[in-house]
Amino acid sequence: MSGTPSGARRARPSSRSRRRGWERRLAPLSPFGGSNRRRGAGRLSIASNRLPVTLECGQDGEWRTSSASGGLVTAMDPVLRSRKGSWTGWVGAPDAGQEVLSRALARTPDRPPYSLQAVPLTAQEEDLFYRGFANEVLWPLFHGFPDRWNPEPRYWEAYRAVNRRFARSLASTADWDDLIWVHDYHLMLTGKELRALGSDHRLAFFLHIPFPPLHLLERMPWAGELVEALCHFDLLGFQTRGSQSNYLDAARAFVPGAFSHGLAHGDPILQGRAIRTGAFPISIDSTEFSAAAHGPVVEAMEREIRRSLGNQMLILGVDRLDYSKGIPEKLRGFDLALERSPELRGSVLLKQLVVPSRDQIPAYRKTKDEIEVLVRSINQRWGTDAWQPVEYLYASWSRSELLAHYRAADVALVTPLNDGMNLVAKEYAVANQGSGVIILSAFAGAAAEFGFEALLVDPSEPDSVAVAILSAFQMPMRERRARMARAGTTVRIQDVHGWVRDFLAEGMLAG
Ligand code: ADQ
Repeated sequence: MSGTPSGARRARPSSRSRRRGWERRLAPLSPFGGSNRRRGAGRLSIASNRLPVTLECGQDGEWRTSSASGGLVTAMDPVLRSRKGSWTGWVGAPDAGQEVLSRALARTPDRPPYSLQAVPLTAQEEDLFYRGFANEVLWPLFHGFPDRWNPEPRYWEAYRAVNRRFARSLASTADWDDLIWVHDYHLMLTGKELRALGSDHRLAFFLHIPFPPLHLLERMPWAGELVEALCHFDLLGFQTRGSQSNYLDAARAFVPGAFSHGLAHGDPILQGRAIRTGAFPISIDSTEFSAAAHGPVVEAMEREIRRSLGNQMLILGVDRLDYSKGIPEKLRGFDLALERSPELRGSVLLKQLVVPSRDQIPAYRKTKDEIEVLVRSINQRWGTDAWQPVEYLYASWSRSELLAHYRAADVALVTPLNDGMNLVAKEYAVANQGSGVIILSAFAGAAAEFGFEALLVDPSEPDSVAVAILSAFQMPMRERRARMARAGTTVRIQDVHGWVRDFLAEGMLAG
């Protein structure tokens, strides 16, 4: 697939109108920041580390695509489907570039209806940039696990090189009036690299994970460069106000003079240019999700799950393998609930799906081992011939299977230790729509929206999780239904399309 599904890349406008673009760029600062660069409706040009498809080479030597999973893809795929545009990213296989991707896509009947641009990474870059800097430095530090990080200087060099490559790819494929929207912690230098290449595009950035407080960020030798690089975007979006305010603290600390002109809303200014920041809690495509959850295939699967449960209450956990998702802590809470409340024994089943992720990183393998030891110990301690309390699956479910489980589950146990948002809670709220209960970590971004609908817990306290499990078990049907109806409404009122509209409107970046 080429960079432009609808034909060649649009040429820049004539020198006269181009001059107008520069004049706009140099126009006096407006209190609305990004308006410096406001233009007509270009396409949306998205960049993220991974594309929404992954390439794998089969035994026959042919490359094939499969859908990539994860929160970013769940959120952004419907956005591009409805708005058109392009997505730039890595295909998940070493050295594979545009040619391989185009060949594989040509054989894929249900390929995305938007353009895909592959940025190749070597095996060494995969190691140093992706596994190294992104997932052994930024991920643990930004999620508040400084004891798990591994700040090797060579990781940083690879991070810079890959961000530069992304910038080159975007600069060479984006139309002059495209809005370039970069996603997540892998690509925080891309805005600065684009500006260094002379890009005058409208540039936006959204961070899907939490932005850490200054006392954590300061531990990183490259913090100042990262924070300053982010100032080259016109609009910076965060999941929560907490993250936004942490970023502003960091800009104050690391970017000299960033606030010298002091605008009313407290956003920074870099080299005379105002940068807009905001909190935009991400969501899901609730209409599409709800429709998919009520199809005949999903309903049949749900009946089958319910039949196999008999009278047991189903508690569902769905998490990517990640220490930030708090899976061992959840299991300890469940163990304590069984110890304290004999009425739960034989009456509940915790079905925990762990979706494989980053399992070549030692910290992830350790988490997997810890989960498996805990599952065995809980089942040995409480299980009988007729009942096993935990069903653990290290697998990837199809979308129908996932939706059927959301529908069948009486409780969703969503207890990350720290999470940018957590879409599983939102998906459950829309798909279940019956009498389900959401037990939710107070440290997930979603807690700000589900404060009254969910049972909020401190995930690192087994006692807190155990109390919530018993409360959910005993909760009267009327209360369950009322809470769930409100949770569904909360997600529907602000779904992912509203999120995009708000994001673009806030930065005045919409065409
Ligand atoms: P994640 O941590 O990857 O993303 P999370 O919000 O936990 O995302 O959602 C996981 C997603 O994966 C869900 O959309 C779920 O449906 C999907 N999924 C689960 N099992 C699957 C399977 N077997 N196959 C395919 N998909 C599956 C990051 C941040 C989050 C933030 C999101 C979005 O860490 O905090 O909510 O981005 O911004």
